[in-house]
Amino acid sequence: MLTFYYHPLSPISRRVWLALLEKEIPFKPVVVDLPNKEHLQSEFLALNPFHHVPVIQDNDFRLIESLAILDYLELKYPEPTLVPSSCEAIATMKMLQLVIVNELMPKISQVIMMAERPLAPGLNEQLHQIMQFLEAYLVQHTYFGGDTLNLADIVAGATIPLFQRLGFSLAPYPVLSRWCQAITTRPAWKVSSPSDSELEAWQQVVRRWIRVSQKRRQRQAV
Ligand SMILES: N[C@@H](CCC(=O)N[C@@H](CS)C(=O)NCC(=O)O)C(=O)O
Repeated sequence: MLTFYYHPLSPISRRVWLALLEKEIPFKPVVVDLPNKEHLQSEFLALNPFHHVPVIQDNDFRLIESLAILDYLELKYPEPTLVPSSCEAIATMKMLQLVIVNELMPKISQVIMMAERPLAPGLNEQLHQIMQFLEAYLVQHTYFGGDTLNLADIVAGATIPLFQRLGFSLAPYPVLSRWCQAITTRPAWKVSSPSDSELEAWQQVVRRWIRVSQKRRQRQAV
């Protein structure tokens, strides 16, 4: 039985959670209590020395890094597939996963802080550029770059609906909005979606972490 170490509010863990659910892979869930720093304790550091969730343990094989885990799940449990067949579609899927990871995710702290501090105009412009870029891959398609769900939908689907719930409006992006609405009605999304109160509590914790790390950086700069 595969063991899945995660936190239910972690968008990066949710990539793996969504794939496990979509592929109907049986797994044993183990919540790592991030707010109480369980990920910094020796038991968890033995699983991942970089103290991040997600981690999977599949019999005697352990793996960290969400994108590597997604690739492993696809190869080990190929049905139903979450990878298209043409080399162009596979490369596009990987590119879109990396755009989410490298361009969109680094902006999540500012989106979480949006209730206290409006987004800087430059950041707004960058987000607009990313959303427009992503939207172009959905035109004429139900899913990213195709007509079947793939790993780009999984990675984007763990992030973009969250941005929306955090208050980032998708109104200027009707195609992305339609995709977001459709994807979040899938059972895997419903099962793994936090309630409003869970999301609010998580935002409070993350906002506190962000303030602490900003103060630390300011002190180091003096
Ligand atoms: N590159 C890693 C990043 C994982 C990551 O940053 N996870 C966050 C939760 S969303 C975490 O564990 N944060 C706690 C920490 O880093 O101390 C992956 O893709 O799996």
